[in-house]
Amino acid sequence: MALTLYAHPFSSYCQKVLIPLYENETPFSLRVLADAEAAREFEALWPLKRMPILIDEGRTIMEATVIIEHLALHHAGPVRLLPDDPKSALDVRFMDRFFDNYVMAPMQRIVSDAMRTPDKRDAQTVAEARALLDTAYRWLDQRMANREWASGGEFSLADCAAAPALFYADWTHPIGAAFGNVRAYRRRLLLRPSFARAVDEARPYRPLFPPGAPDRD
Ligand SMILES: N[C@@H](CCC(=O)N[C@@H](CS)C(=O)NCC(=O)O)C(=O)O
Repeated sequence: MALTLYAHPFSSYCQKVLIPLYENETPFSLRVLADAEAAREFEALWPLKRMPILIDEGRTIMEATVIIEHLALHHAGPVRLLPDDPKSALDVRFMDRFFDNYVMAPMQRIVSDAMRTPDKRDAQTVAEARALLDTAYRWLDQRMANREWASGGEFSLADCAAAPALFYADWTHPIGAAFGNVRAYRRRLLLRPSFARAVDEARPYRPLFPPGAPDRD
Protein backbone atom coordinates (compact mmCIF):
# COMPACT_ATOMS: atom_id res chain seq x y z
CA MET A 1 0.00 0.00 0.00
CA ALA A 2 2.46 2.61 -1.19
CA LEU A 3 1.15 6.13 -0.70
CA THR A 4 2.91 9.14 -2.19
CA LEU A 5 2.06 12.69 -1.18
CA TYR A 6 3.07 15.62 -3.37
CA ALA A 7 3.24 18.49 -0.96
CA HIS A 8 5.27 21.27 0.58
CA PRO A 9 5.79 21.35 4.37
CA PHE A 10 5.02 25.09 4.60
CA SER A 11 1.69 24.89 2.75
CA SER A 12 -1.44 25.14 4.88
CA TYR A 13 -3.47 22.67 2.81
CA CYS A 14 -0.55 20.22 2.84
CA GLN A 15 -0.34 20.44 6.63
CA LYS A 16 -4.06 19.74 6.75
CA VAL A 17 -3.33 16.32 5.18
CA LEU A 18 -0.07 15.70 7.06
CA ILE A 19 -2.00 15.88 10.35
CA PRO A 20 -4.13 12.74 9.75
CA LEU A 21 -1.15 10.90 8.27
CA TYR A 22 0.83 11.63 11.45
CA GLU A 23 -2.17 10.94 13.71
CA ASN A 24 -2.37 7.39 12.40
CA GLU A 25 1.34 6.94 11.66
CA THR A 26 0.31 6.05 8.11
CA PRO A 27 3.38 5.19 6.02
CA PHE A 28 3.83 7.40 2.94
CA SER A 29 6.56 8.90 0.87
CA LEU A 30 6.77 12.64 0.37
CA ARG A 31 7.60 14.33 -2.92
CA VAL A 32 8.53 17.82 -1.80
CA LEU A 33 7.32 20.38 -4.29
CA ALA A 34 10.42 22.53 -3.90
CA ASP A 35 12.15 19.90 -6.05
CA ALA A 36 11.94 20.60 -9.82
CA GLU A 37 11.47 16.97 -10.84
CA ALA A 38 8.68 16.49 -8.27
CA ALA A 39 7.05 19.73 -9.47
CA ARG A 40 7.06 18.46 -13.09
CA GLU A 41 5.44 15.17 -12.01
CA PHE A 42 2.86 17.10 -9.97
CA GLU A 43 1.87 19.36 -12.88
CA ALA A 44 1.44 16.36 -15.15
CA LEU A 45 -0.79 14.68 -12.56
CA TRP A 46 -2.90 17.73 -11.68
CA PRO A 47 -2.84 20.60 -14.17
CA LEU A 48 -4.73 22.83 -11.71
CA LYS A 49 -1.54 22.72 -9.62
CA ARG A 50 -3.13 22.95 -6.20
CA MET A 51 -1.29 20.97 -3.55
CA PRO A 52 -1.42 18.48 -1.97
CA ILE A 53 -2.29 15.46 -4.07
CA LEU A 54 -2.04 11.86 -2.97
CA ILE A 55 -1.15 8.90 -5.19
CA ASP A 56 -2.58 5.61 -4.00
CA GLU A 57 -1.65 2.64 -6.15
CA GLY A 58 -1.69 4.70 -9.34
CA ARG A 59 -4.85 6.62 -8.48
CA THR A 60 -4.54 10.38 -8.02
CA ILE A 61 -6.61 11.96 -5.27
CA MET A 62 -6.96 15.74 -5.19
CA GLU A 63 -8.33 18.22 -2.63
CA ALA A 64 -7.23 18.04 1.00
CA THR A 65 -10.65 17.13 2.39
CA VAL A 66 -11.13 14.37 -0.18
CA ILE A 67 -7.65 13.03 0.57
CA ILE A 68 -8.51 12.85 4.28
CA GLU A 69 -11.81 11.11 3.50
CA HIS A 70 -9.92 8.72 1.20
CA LEU A 71 -7.45 7.90 3.98
CA ALA A 72 -10.34 7.31 6.40
CA LEU A 73 -11.97 4.92 3.91
CA HIS A 74 -8.96 3.02 2.59
CA HIS A 75 -6.24 3.40 5.23
CA ALA A 76 -8.16 3.76 8.47
CA GLY A 77 -6.07 3.85 11.62
CA PRO A 78 -6.86 4.06 15.32
CA VAL A 79 -7.67 7.78 15.12
CA ARG A 80 -11.02 8.11 13.34
CA LEU A 81 -11.27 11.54 11.78
CA LEU A 82 -14.89 11.10 10.71
CA PRO A 83 -17.50 9.76 13.11
CA ASP A 84 -19.47 6.68 12.08
CA ASP A 85 -22.76 8.40 12.91
CA PRO A 86 -23.84 10.22 9.69
CA LYS A 87 -25.38 13.16 11.56
CA SER A 88 -22.21 13.74 13.56
CA ALA A 89 -20.17 13.34 10.35
CA LEU A 90 -22.29 16.04 8.69
CA ASP A 91 -21.36 18.54 11.41
CA VAL A 92 -17.68 17.62 11.03
CA ARG A 93 -17.98 18.26 7.27
CA PHE A 94 -19.73 21.58 7.91
CA MET A 95 -16.90 22.75 10.17
CA ASP A 96 -14.35 21.57 7.61
CA ARG A 97 -16.12 23.81 5.03
CA PHE A 98 -16.22 26.66 7.56
CA PHE A 99 -12.45 26.59 8.06
CA ASP A 100 -11.64 26.22 4.35
CA ASN A 101 -14.09 28.84 3.08
CA TYR A 102 -14.12 31.45 5.82
CA VAL A 103 -10.68 31.20 7.42
CA MET A 104 -8.28 29.58 4.93
CA ALA A 105 -9.66 31.41 1.87
CA PRO A 106 -9.51 34.99 3.23
CA MET A 107 -6.11 34.25 4.79
CA GLN A 108 -4.85 33.06 1.38
CA ARG A 109 -6.24 36.22 -0.28
CA ILE A 110 -4.19 38.40 2.07
CA VAL A 111 -1.07 36.27 1.51
CA SER A 112 -1.56 36.30 -2.29
CA ASP A 113 -1.92 40.06 -2.27
CA ALA A 114 1.36 40.39 -0.37
CA MET A 115 3.07 38.35 -3.12
CA ARG A 116 2.20 40.95 -5.76
CA THR A 117 4.26 43.97 -6.65
CA PRO A 118 2.93 47.07 -4.84
CA ASP A 119 1.28 48.44 -8.02
CA LYS A 120 -0.77 45.24 -8.45
CA ARG A 121 -2.08 45.07 -4.87
CA ASP A 122 -5.79 45.37 -4.20
CA ALA A 123 -6.61 47.15 -0.94
CA GLN A 124 -10.34 46.44 -1.22
CA THR A 125 -9.86 42.67 -1.56
CA VAL A 126 -7.57 42.70 1.48
CA ALA A 127 -10.00 44.82 3.53
CA GLU A 128 -12.86 42.44 2.65
CA ALA A 129 -10.74 39.43 3.57
CA ARG A 130 -9.88 40.98 6.93
CA ALA A 131 -13.54 41.76 7.62
CA LEU A 132 -14.49 38.17 6.75
CA LEU A 133 -11.82 36.85 9.12
CA ASP A 134 -13.15 39.06 11.94
CA THR A 135 -16.67 37.75 11.35
CA ALA A 136 -15.39 34.17 11.25
CA TYR A 137 -13.40 34.67 14.48
CA ARG A 138 -16.48 36.15 16.18
CA TRP A 139 -18.74 33.26 15.14
CA LEU A 140 -16.11 30.66 16.03
CA ASP A 141 -15.50 32.22 19.43
CA GLN A 142 -19.10 31.50 20.46
CA ARG A 143 -18.99 28.04 18.91
CA MET A 144 -15.85 27.15 20.88
CA ALA A 145 -17.13 28.47 24.24
CA ASN A 146 -17.72 24.98 25.64
CA ARG A 147 -15.79 22.80 23.25
CA GLU A 148 -12.36 21.26 23.14
CA TRP A 149 -12.50 20.37 19.42
CA ALA A 150 -14.46 21.89 16.54
CA SER A 151 -17.12 19.20 16.26
CA GLY A 152 -18.22 16.59 18.78
CA GLY A 153 -15.90 15.47 21.52
CA GLU A 154 -13.13 14.01 19.39
CA PHE A 155 -10.34 15.40 17.24
CA SER A 156 -11.62 15.20 13.65
CA LEU A 157 -11.29 16.26 10.02
CA ALA A 158 -12.62 19.66 11.13
CA ASP A 159 -9.63 20.13 13.45
CA CYS A 160 -7.25 19.10 10.64
CA ALA A 161 -8.72 22.00 8.64
CA ALA A 162 -8.72 24.36 11.61
CA ALA A 163 -5.10 23.90 12.67
CA PRO A 164 -3.22 25.37 9.69
CA ALA A 165 -6.08 27.77 8.88
CA LEU A 166 -6.01 29.42 12.32
CA PHE A 167 -2.23 29.15 12.52
CA TYR A 168 -1.64 31.23 9.39
CA ALA A 169 -4.77 33.39 9.78
CA ASP A 170 -3.43 34.62 13.13
CA TRP A 171 -0.16 35.51 11.41
CA THR A 172 -1.92 37.51 8.69
CA HIS A 173 -4.80 38.97 10.71
CA PRO A 174 -4.20 38.47 14.45
CA ILE A 175 -7.01 36.89 16.45
CA GLY A 176 -8.01 39.68 18.82
CA ALA A 177 -8.05 39.41 22.61
CA ALA A 178 -11.86 39.54 22.46
CA PHE A 179 -11.79 36.07 20.90
CA GLY A 180 -10.28 34.18 23.83
CA ASN A 181 -11.97 30.90 22.94
CA VAL A 182 -10.47 30.96 19.44
CA ARG A 183 -7.03 31.80 20.81
CA ALA A 184 -7.28 28.96 23.32
CA TYR A 185 -8.41 26.55 20.59
CA ARG A 186 -5.45 27.61 18.38
CA ARG A 187 -3.11 26.92 21.34
CA ARG A 188 -4.69 23.47 21.86
CA LEU A 189 -4.17 22.68 18.18
CA LEU A 190 -0.50 23.69 18.44
CA LEU A 191 -0.09 21.23 21.33
CA ARG A 192 -1.54 18.33 19.33
CA PRO A 193 1.56 16.24 18.47
CA SER A 194 0.57 15.66 14.82
CA PHE A 195 0.20 19.39 14.14
CA ALA A 196 3.20 20.32 16.31
CA ARG A 197 5.27 18.01 14.09
CA ALA A 198 3.95 19.65 10.90
CA VAL A 199 4.71 23.11 12.33
CA ASP A 200 8.24 22.02 13.31
CA GLU A 201 8.95 20.59 9.87
CA ALA A 202 7.87 23.88 8.29
CA ARG A 203 10.04 26.12 10.50
CA PRO A 204 12.95 26.39 8.03
CA TYR A 205 10.60 27.92 5.45
CA ARG A 206 9.29 30.79 7.61
CA PRO A 207 11.43 33.43 5.88
CA LEU A 208 9.39 32.64 2.74
CA PHE A 209 6.09 33.81 4.25
CA PRO A 210 5.09 36.67 1.91
CA PRO A 211 3.65 39.14 4.47
CA GLY A 212 6.56 38.30 6.83
CA ALA A 213 6.33 35.67 9.58
CA PRO A 214 6.10 36.89 13.18
CA ASP A 215 8.72 35.64 15.63
CA ARG A 216 6.35 33.15 17.28
CA ASP A 217 4.17 30.17 16.48
N1 LIG B 1 -9.03 23.40 -2.67
C1 LIG B 1 -7.68 22.92 -2.53
C2 LIG B 1 -6.79 24.13 -2.24
C3 LIG B 1 -5.33 23.77 -2.18
C4 LIG B 1 -4.44 25.03 -2.23
O1 LIG B 1 -4.91 26.15 -2.38
N2 LIG B 1 -3.15 24.79 -2.07
C5 LIG B 1 -2.23 25.87 -2.18
C6 LIG B 1 -1.10 25.71 -1.18
S1 LIG B 1 -1.66 25.91 0.47
C7 LIG B 1 -1.61 25.88 -3.56
O2 LIG B 1 -1.45 24.84 -4.17
N3 LIG B 1 -1.27 27.04 -4.07
C8 LIG B 1 -0.62 27.15 -5.33
C9 LIG B 1 -1.28 28.14 -6.23
O3 LIG B 1 -2.24 28.80 -5.79
O4 LIG B 1 -0.84 28.23 -7.38
C10 LIG B 1 -7.60 21.87 -1.43
O5 LIG B 1 -8.48 21.86 -0.57
O6 LIG B 1 -6.70 21.02 -1.45
